[in-house]
Amino acid sequence: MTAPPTRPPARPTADRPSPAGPLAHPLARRWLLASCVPVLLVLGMALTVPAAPSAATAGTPGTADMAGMPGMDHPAGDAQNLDARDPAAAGLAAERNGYRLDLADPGPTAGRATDLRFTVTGPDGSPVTDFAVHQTKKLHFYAIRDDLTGFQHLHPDLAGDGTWTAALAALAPGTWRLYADFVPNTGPHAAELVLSRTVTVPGEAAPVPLPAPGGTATADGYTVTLTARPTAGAHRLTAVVSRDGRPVGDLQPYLDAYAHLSAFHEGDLSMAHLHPAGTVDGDRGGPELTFQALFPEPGNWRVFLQFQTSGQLHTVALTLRVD
Ligand SMILES: [Cu+2]
Repeated sequence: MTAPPTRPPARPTADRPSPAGPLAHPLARRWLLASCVPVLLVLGMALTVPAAPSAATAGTPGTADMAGMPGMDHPAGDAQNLDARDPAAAGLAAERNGYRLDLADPGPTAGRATDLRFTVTGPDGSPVTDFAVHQTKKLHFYAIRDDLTGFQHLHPDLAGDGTWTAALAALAPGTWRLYADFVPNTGPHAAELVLSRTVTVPGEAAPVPLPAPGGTATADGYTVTLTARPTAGAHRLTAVVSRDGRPVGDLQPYLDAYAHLSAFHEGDLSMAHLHPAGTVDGDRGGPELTFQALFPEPGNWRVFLQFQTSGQLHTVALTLRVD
């Protein structure tokens, strides 16, 4: 599935920070274990999780118990354990824990769709062929230009020899970061990893200024309004989806959830990857979506909310200021 290049979001019309509620509901813990891991990687926590398929079935919307997780005894914004400067933990290294991302191709050419081939090699140096399914896929792949434009979220195909092929839509000239997010199928304690590399697409880059932080953006006729408490640390984010001024209630399941949220940090391109709390039950998602989020560092984050209606995937982007 290819996310089409994101349009510039509508001019923000609201920026409504709201205090996060107490993050204290025990029922959401399983959800957190299934969904918070990429963020924990960003945080540099030495947490390993079961490689079992995601089971976003135990959450209570809008609540989360982080107190039971290592290093997360102070969920409400305690930033002392955050180590966002570790590039490997922030998804900014090509190698981590013996696993390495290698691109097989010299790099995409500007203006043309590309089948990008790559491998993940394991501690023994050979390509990994056994990946655990998480969030319904064996690998999640992201591309973003260094000005936070051109977001793509793909699910590449795996060949028997461990070669992945990602059907990248055309990339504009400039420097891009490509991320692979996966869980090696090495047992119940395998950790999720985010590895990345940069590629330079030849041509004259025309950087796009980051849109101003704001709480609302529109794409494909859908308007998303996001509220957040804009400080580093743990957040509950609530998004409301509407169309033509009316709340939407027909979101379809997408990757075991009613929406998929990824976020990239302005400047260093650290990645956060977040999922909604709550259960999935038929084509009845929305209008309110609640996410548990951990933004490891302050600054501007470009947030991409993806959801599906009538078989169509929509991507809404907005800029969130985190203090
Ligand atoms: Cu994915």
